[in-house]
Amino acid sequence: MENDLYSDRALDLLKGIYPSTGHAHVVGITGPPGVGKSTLIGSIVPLLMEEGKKVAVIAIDASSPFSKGSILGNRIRMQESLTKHSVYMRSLSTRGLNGGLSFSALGTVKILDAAGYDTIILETVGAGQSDLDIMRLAGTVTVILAPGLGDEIQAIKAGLMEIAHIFAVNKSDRDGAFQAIKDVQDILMTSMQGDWKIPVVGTSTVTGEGLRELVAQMERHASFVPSVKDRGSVLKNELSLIVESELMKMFYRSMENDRGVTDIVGEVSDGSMDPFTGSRRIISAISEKINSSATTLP
Ligand SMILES: Nc1nc2c(ncn2[C@@H]2O[C@H](COP(=O)(O)OP(=O)(O)O)[C@@H](O)[C@H]2O)c(=O)[nH]1
Ligand SMILES: [Mg+2]
Repeated sequence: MENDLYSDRALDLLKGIYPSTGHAHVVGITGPPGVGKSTLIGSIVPLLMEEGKKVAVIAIDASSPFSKGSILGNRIRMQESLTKHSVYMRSLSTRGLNGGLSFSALGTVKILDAAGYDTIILETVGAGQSDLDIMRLAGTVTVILAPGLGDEIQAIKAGLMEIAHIFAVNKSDRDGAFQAIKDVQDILMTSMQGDWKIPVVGTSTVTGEGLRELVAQMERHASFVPSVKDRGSVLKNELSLIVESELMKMFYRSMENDRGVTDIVGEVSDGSMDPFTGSRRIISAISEKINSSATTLP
C-alpha cells in the first residue's frame, strides 16, 4: 500500500479488509519534539502487553526541519522495549508521498486493525496540519508536554487543545513539573470536552511515576469513545481523508497524462494564466472526467 499509495490496488485492498476493522483502540501520542514521546511509548507498551493486548506502534515523521532524524531516534528510544516484547513498529515519512501521509497512516492503521492488533499507537511530532489530520484518526488523543520547555501554552494554543483527550506532563522527575501540570490544568478549567473531563497526568519514564495511571486513563477513554457521537466523528474524518486523497490522486494523474491539464499547467508556469483560474480549470477538467466515467475512477 505504501509503495503505490494512489493505486486502485491499494484502495481495493483497504476496501476488502474494511469489514474486519473497527476493533482496535487507536491511541494518538503527540507533542513537541524532545518531550519524551518515544521513550514514553517504550515504557507503556509493556504495561499494555501485561494486560494481554497485542500492540503496534506507528511513528510518523512529517519531515519538518525540526524532526530530522527523528525516525532513527524514535526507533532507538523504543528499541529495548520493542525487541523484548516483539512489538510491531512501522515508521512513515512524507518522503515521496505527495502529501499522502495522512492517507498512508489511515491505511496502515486499517491494515493493523484488520490484522488483530488491539492497541495501535500513532506517534507524531505535534506540529503542522498533517499532524492534526493524523491525530483525527485516533480514538484517544494524548498530548505529551514536559516542564521547562515553555512550549506548554504554545502547544495547547496550536490546535492541540481541541483534539486532546488526555494530557501528560512527562519528565515529572524534573524541576517545574508541578507548575507545568498546574498551568495545563488552569487552561483546561475553561474548557470541557462534552462529558469527558480531560485528565492531566504527571509521568516519568525515569521513576515510572504516572505510567500506570496514563494507561488507565487511555483505557477509560476507550470505553468512553464508543458513544455514537465520537465514533461518528472518527468515521467522518476517515471519509474526508479518503476523499481528499482520491482527489489528490486524480490531480497527480491528470498532471501526468491529461493533455488539457498539462496545457493549463504550462500556461500558469509561463505566466500567461493566473493560478486561480488555472486551478478552477483543472478542477473542471477533473470533474468532467469523473462525470464521464460515472462508476470507475479516472
Ligand atoms: N528526565 C527525563 N528525561 C526523559 C524522560 N522521558 C524521556 N526523557 C529523555 O528525553 C529525551 C527525548 O526523548 P524522546 O523520547 O526521543 O522524545 P520525543 O522527541 O518526544 O519522542 C531523551 O533523551 C530521553 O531519554 C523522563 O521522564 N524524564
Ligand atoms: Mg519521538
